[in-house]
Amino acid sequence: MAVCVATTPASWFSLLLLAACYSLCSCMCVHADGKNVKSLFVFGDSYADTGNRDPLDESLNIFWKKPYGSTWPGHPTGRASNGRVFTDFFAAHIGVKTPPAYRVVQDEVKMHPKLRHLRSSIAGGVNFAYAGSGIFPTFGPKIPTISAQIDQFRAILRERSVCISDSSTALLVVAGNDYTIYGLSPKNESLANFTGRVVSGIIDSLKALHKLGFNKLAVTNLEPFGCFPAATAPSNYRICNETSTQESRLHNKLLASRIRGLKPILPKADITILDLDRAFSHALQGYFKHSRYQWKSCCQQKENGQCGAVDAKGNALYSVCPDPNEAFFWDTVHPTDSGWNSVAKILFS
Ligand SMILES: *[C@@H]1O[C@H](CO)[C@@H](O)[C@H](O)[C@H]1NC(C)=O
Ligand SMILES: *[C@@H]1O[C@H](CO)[C@@H](O)[C@H](O)[C@H]1NC(C)=O
Ligand SMILES: CC(=O)N[C@H]1CO[C@H](CO)[C@@H](O)[C@@H]1O
Repeated sequence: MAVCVATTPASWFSLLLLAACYSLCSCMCVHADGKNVKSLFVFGDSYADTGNRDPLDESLNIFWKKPYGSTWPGHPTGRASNGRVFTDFFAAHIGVKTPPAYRVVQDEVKMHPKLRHLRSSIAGGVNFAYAGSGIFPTFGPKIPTISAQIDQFRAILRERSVCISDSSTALLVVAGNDYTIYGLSPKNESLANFTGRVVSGIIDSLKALHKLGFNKLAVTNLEPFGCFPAATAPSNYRICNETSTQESRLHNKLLASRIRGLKPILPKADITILDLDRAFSHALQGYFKHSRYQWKSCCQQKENGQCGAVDAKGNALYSVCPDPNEAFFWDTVHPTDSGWNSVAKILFS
């Protein structure tokens, strides 16, 4: 509260502001000019994760290994790319810094218990996104689902008054891990039915975030599944597999229609669909169509390997292309820094 009083001129305005600070308990969320601090809270998977996996957990830390992060910032950061991921570009687009990863915020509290009472370090938002996540449980219990991430947010909201106002945005990124699991599992329901349940999960998450105070909500649809390197390999990385892409487009059609249906129910919610289907397609048909690598991944796994993996002697079980900026895909499913840069340009221009 002291900060608020000290930074505002002694006038009826500061008294009003002071009253607002006490009543809303959100002093650090208001600039001296009375405007709300902009903030970004992120929920999702590897397209959005900026380092939530534990770097010390060998079962989870692949994105903390070289050559991830080799282009930017020059070392691994837990991002599933050679550089920045979608969160970084989205944050820049709305004019905020990339919010800290939830894991880092929690570690700060463990080291400095008094931080629990400070709001400043998370006034600009928090990133809860966790590589591998989905609407349903995916690759094991250590990976929080989207609703578990929203529970983490709820706890932070209770413990450390964070800044949720009309200047806050919630970004939800669900890129398709649920469908990977569906593809690998014995099927007890049709794809159409499963898609209905995934989309319902996204709609429920948006409703929950709106209820927690977000009026501005942004949600991604699915990138074209048939354009992943594994699906374009038969055509030497030149033609997307339409059969696979139909699966992601079914999801996208349903998502768009369910979001239109939300408008009358949530009149205050301003929900934007970030069209990854269109943006990936245009990026691939544009600059990257004529690049050296077409749509092949830059970081290529060798036999029994994976990008980032090494054998017992420390030899790389992968090879990296000479110029990652010329490739759209970094590994089997994640874009490079320059891939995301093109996607962001298409989405935000
Ligand atoms: C299929 O199995 C999943 C997971 O066990 C379950 O949640 C879902 O309700 C089942 N669907 C049908 C149609 O029985
Ligand atoms: C496209 O993908 C489907 C599976 O999703 C597969 O059955 C089909 O053979 C693929 N087509 C080509 C041309 O690779
Ligand atoms: C036959 C079948 O798969 N039915 C399921 C389809 O999905 C709904 C939820 O969206 C389930 O309730 C049904 O059991």
